[in-house]
Amino acid sequence: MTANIKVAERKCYINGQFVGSGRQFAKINPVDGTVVAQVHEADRAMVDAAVRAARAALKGPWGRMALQARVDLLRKIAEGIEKRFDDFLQAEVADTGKPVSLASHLDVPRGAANFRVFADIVRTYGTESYHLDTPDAKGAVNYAMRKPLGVVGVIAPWNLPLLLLTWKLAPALACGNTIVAKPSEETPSTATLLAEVMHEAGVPAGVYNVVHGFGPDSAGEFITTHPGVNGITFTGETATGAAIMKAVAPTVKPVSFELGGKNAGIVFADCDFEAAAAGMSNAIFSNTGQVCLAPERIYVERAIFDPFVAALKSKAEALVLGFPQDKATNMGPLISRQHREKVLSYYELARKEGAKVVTGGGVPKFGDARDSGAWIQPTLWTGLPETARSVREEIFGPCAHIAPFDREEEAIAMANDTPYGLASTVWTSNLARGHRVGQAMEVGISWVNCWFLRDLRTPFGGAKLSGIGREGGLHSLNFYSEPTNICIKL
Ligand code: NAD
Ligand code: 6OD
Repeated sequence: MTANIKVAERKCYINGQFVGSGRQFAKINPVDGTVVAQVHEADRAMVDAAVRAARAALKGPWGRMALQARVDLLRKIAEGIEKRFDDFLQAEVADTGKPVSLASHLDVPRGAANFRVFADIVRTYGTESYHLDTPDAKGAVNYAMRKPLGVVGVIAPWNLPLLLLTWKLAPALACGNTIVAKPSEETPSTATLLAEVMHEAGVPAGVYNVVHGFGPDSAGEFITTHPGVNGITFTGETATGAAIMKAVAPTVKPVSFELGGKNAGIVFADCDFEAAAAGMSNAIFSNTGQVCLAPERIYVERAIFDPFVAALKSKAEALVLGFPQDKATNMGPLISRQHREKVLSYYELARKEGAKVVTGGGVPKFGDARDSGAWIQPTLWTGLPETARSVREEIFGPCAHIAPFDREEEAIAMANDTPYGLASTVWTSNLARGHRVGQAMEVGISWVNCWFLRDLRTPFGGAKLSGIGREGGLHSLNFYSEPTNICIKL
């Protein structure tokens, strides 16, 4: 059974009001191809109205609100998400097709946690001060004040919709900014529900605005080119990040970018074999491989290569591709038929490039409504050269290539031989090696004996083509605020 959700209407939310548009598009459930929502696409005038509302709100009660009152509001938003946990869960599941078991443990709880964490951190966010000492004992005292950036454009992807939107929204609000948010056209629902929660929590009109739509010549571009938007925070593909950089250039907006990856996993023969196989399988296939941090290149020390490939194969073949509400389900469909075309083109390419298909490689047949969805088989390959396009390019599906290595330095060199630099996961029982290899990875996040284990105070972001800047803890607060230095001559 699919989630019992009737076709929802997802309007934009501008200046505290839900606003319809003359232009709508259908959101398709990737589980079975049914329409789950009619989405109102914002035109340029609606985006402009959202930006004007957000600018006005900076000067209203929100702009004058004491920090403690803002902190209390952030906590109320977290509580509001928790009170409506099931609404968020069902909406996220209907948009993405992901298993309830995953969304109820990851997406929705993190939506609430993001607000709580930044409510805590902003309370103790200090500033610098310096006393300029001169030989004649006259000098100056300098201190910095932190002000909000202003209106922040938040542009989010579809893979972890609520988690990734609120990951940026919470610190931006904590710093006193106002928001024009654009969720992905594939996942309009939880951003819209959040507007109801904000309203109930007492967030003033204009502080949180949601505009639905696409990228080029649509809401995404209207936000990035708008002169009234003071900064852009974006998560998505590297190519989209490059387009946004061009779009913001004339108005010189600061950007924070979390972009794509082609992450490596390294497994040493001295690892805890069972833990490594389970951990790596989870990293490759969780959320149907649609996690920017997922490893699509696995390097395994030759002494355990064959048994490790066999272990990953049996874990892939044990995955239950089922309806989201079924408790046994642990893999959902891809986000859309369009994305499936892209992933299948890489399955085909890998074959042409000479891959040995260990398991999967195609589309499953169910004999029920799922045949109209966007399902794909979890897939593993061996035997490709490191130069193959399918080993070098981000696929963003439930698939990985597994290659052997003989020496630690060789594994490090192969892992780092990529234009991307988002994340890595290394498995070893040798503590010194764990530190050594973890530190040698040219990435923003290097996990040892774990994957996607998050402490939200830590720096998060990508090196090389995987991003610009870091968010997380104080890094987020630094991006979402503008320091003013005050120099007093003594
Ligand atoms: P995408 O880049 O296609 O779209 C992301 C968002 O940008 C969507 O809301 C989209 O409508 C908007 N957009 C597209 N073109 C735009 C333009 N020209 N101007 C303004 N907005 C535009 O990404 P996606 O397909 O939604 O997500 C998958 C990608 O995101 C993968 O590459 C993945 O690695 C990456 N990602 C990275 C992270 C990270 O933390 N580094 C996290 C999640 C996803
Ligand atoms: O956990 C996070 O804060 C985060 N930004 C995760 C990104 C996952 C990418 O798909």
